[in-house]
Amino acid sequence: MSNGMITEEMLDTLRADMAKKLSPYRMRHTLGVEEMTATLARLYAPDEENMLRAAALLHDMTKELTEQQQLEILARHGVTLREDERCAPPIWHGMTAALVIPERYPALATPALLSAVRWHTTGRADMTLTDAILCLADYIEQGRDFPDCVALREAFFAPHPAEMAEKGRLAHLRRTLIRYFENTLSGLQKKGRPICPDTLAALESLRNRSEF
Ligand code: DGI
Ligand code: FE
Ligand code: FE
Repeated sequence: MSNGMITEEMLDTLRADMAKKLSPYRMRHTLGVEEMTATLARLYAPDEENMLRAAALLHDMTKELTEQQQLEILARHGVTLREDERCAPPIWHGMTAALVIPERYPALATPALLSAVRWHTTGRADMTLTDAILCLADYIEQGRDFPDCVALREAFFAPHPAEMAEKGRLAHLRRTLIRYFENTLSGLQKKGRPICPDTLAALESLRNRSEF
């Protein structure tokens, strides 16, 4: 089990490393995402709580690098951006974090952790449950006060997911994620920003599946 593999000491080390690396603002957000992933893990994936805490602590580790530094990480790993990715620098940090984690934290670099970090901004078709948990936690962590984030946090917790039967609870997660991606898309459209095909694929895939 992931909880057995990722110890409290490893999480303490990650918190200390990130506190040194990130701005106070980004660190507060990171700790908020860690707590929210833990809450969602207890509802949906209790065996994955520590893996998700680690993913949360690492998810924005490259977000404050310059575009040049991020392009260097991509080049060093032989990654060529598609045109749609190249014109959207805000989505690079999930890719670059997933590339540097195996170098800096090889013991943590499981496929599930790397996938959650890699896809936390855009989502993708057929997201796993743990991908979905990090993605949603990033948006509804307690520190976010943007009205759409507050509204989605309330919409998620108000019907008491802890008291739902498993099937209904998973359907509730799926509906909440659909609303998350709809919010993201309309936000990008309003700002005239390019939309990553992975975000469209994530939404389409969630609409067409019956689980979560
Ligand atoms: O890193 P955070 O701020 O915590 O959150 P995030 O990883 O969800 O990143 C949010 C940013 O990513 C926000 O500026 C919108 C942008 N973004 C998300 N999906 C897309 C996108 N930008 C473009 N251009 N296209 C997308 O599909
Ligand atoms: Fe992010
Ligand atoms: Fe984030």
